[in-house]
Amino acid sequence: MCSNDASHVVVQWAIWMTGNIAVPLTPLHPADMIKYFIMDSGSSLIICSEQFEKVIQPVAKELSKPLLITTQAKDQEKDVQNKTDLLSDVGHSNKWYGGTEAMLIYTSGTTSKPKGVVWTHSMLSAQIAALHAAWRYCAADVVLHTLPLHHIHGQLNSLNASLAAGARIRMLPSFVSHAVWSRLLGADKEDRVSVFHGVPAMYARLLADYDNMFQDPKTAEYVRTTLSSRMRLMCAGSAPLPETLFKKWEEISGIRLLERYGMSEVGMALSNPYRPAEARTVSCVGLPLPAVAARVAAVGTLRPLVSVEADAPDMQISLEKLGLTSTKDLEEDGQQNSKVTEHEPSDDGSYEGELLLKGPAVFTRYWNRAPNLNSPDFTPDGWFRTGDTASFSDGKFKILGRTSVDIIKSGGYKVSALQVESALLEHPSIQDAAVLGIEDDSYGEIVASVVVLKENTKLTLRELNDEAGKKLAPYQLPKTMLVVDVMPRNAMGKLDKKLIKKQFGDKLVLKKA
Ligand code: MLC
Ligand code: AMP
Repeated sequence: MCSNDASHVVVQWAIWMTGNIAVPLTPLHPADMIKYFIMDSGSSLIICSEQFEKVIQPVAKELSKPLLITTQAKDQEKDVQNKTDLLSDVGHSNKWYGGTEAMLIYTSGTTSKPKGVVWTHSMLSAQIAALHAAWRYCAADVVLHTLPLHHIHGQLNSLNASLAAGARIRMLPSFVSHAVWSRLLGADKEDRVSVFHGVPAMYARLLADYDNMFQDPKTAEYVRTTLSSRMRLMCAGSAPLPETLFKKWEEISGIRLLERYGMSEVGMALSNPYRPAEARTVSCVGLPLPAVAARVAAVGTLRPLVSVEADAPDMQISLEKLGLTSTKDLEEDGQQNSKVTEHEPSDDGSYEGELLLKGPAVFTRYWNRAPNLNSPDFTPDGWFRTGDTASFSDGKFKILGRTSVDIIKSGGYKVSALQVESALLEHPSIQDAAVLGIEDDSYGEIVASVVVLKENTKLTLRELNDEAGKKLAPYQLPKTMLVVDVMPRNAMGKLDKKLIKKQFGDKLVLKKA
């Protein structure tokens, strides 16, 4: 658990160089969840920066795990200088790294407990090579990093792929809209940002602040000229990018956001083209990234309908590719060739069904869970079932939604409705609870709750969240609560989420301040 700064990078590399597996943690999680991650992963050592000592110390004590607090870099500098001869002994061969586990990324599923996605070093290399080829990362990039590091979006797209290109990274401790604006527009030549990766909720915040701060036409013109001349790449993903955001961002900045689709289990899988920017299509996620194969399969039977396979990228990292020699034109497009196989004829060439993925960056197992061939997450012939419904038409993929209503995406965070329900049910006043996602302009979706109270009890949302906050992160807590007398259940006694949403949906909307 390190701050969003160089300490995270140093600790992560120290873990890798000593042949260990990193499990990035966030202080956003309550102690109970942190304990779960440490125990589930079987971590042998807890490392934190000084800032989080108070949070982690009691956890380490309770679990009887050793705790290492990163000390001031200054103190260590002298030490390292005296021991440079020892440094050559650190680290393993490239061959060793290959299939070895590098990190666990915990993600929520349709069960009530998060699962650790096992990322190997070779999955990381495959992803980094794919992103470099597709989006032209280079050493001249200056990346403004504001994403959390316990998820793949921040870990990979923003941090590790940029570092592997020799880019410079400016890290903010967290996303704060006005701080991001000030970095994007900053006058300091050394600090001129050229790349930004964000979730749609971040662009929504930036646009809300834009409306408050940059109304004056001269300022608006300055913002547009500055962004369009400086920014090489602005990406959006982790949740659907609404058309209004895409268009408004283009209007104020002249930049067409590059929307891509990914998942903790596969990294980045589908992407709009880098070049030409005009070919980036709103509400679409483009084509498979290098080495990724994507398939649309019939819902239920998983009969293959259409498969699209992209060529593998060149895995070699070279000075030339990173723009450190003058022999290669970095403006060259990052387009990939992909092969389309229609398994079944379709009159209009369009297909709809569950999205399946395959490729060298697709994970093979969750930590502590059955390997892929025995798991319902994979088809018998090895395709990963994403649980997303997608369409393929006009040579592009589109994400239509989740197949399970129990997965909510709020501000780019995946939230399991079942995990939230089981935390709410622990409240002494709650008799029954249903959790669902309700559309929201700022977060995409918000977590909403419908509850039945025990006899003679009263409950406010704040009281509910004070208790549930001991088990859940702030972004998992319900933003709205409706008390009802009877919870709609189907004939099998299961929560009828469709009916609950239909009956109560309009009462669960977040009221704007
Ligand atoms: C914060 N809050 C949220 C929230 N984030 N509530 C719902 N959903 C969220 N995502 C809560 C806070 O706890 C707080 O509650 C209130 O909302 C306002 O807080 P804030 O400080 O204004 O919010 P902020 O901290 O700025 O967070 C907004 C955000 C953040 C968008 C910056 O949510 C964020 O960093 N999201 C990124 C998630 C991410 O990286 N996902 C990638 C997963 S990987 P209160 O009660 O205190 O007021 C993946 C694969 C892929 O999906 O394709 O990339
Ligand atoms: P996570 O499990 O947190 O990695 O989230 C992965 C999920 O985020 C995917 O299964 C999708 O549901 C969603 N997602 C990611 N990118 C997009 C996108 N561009 N459009 C729609 N949904 C997306």
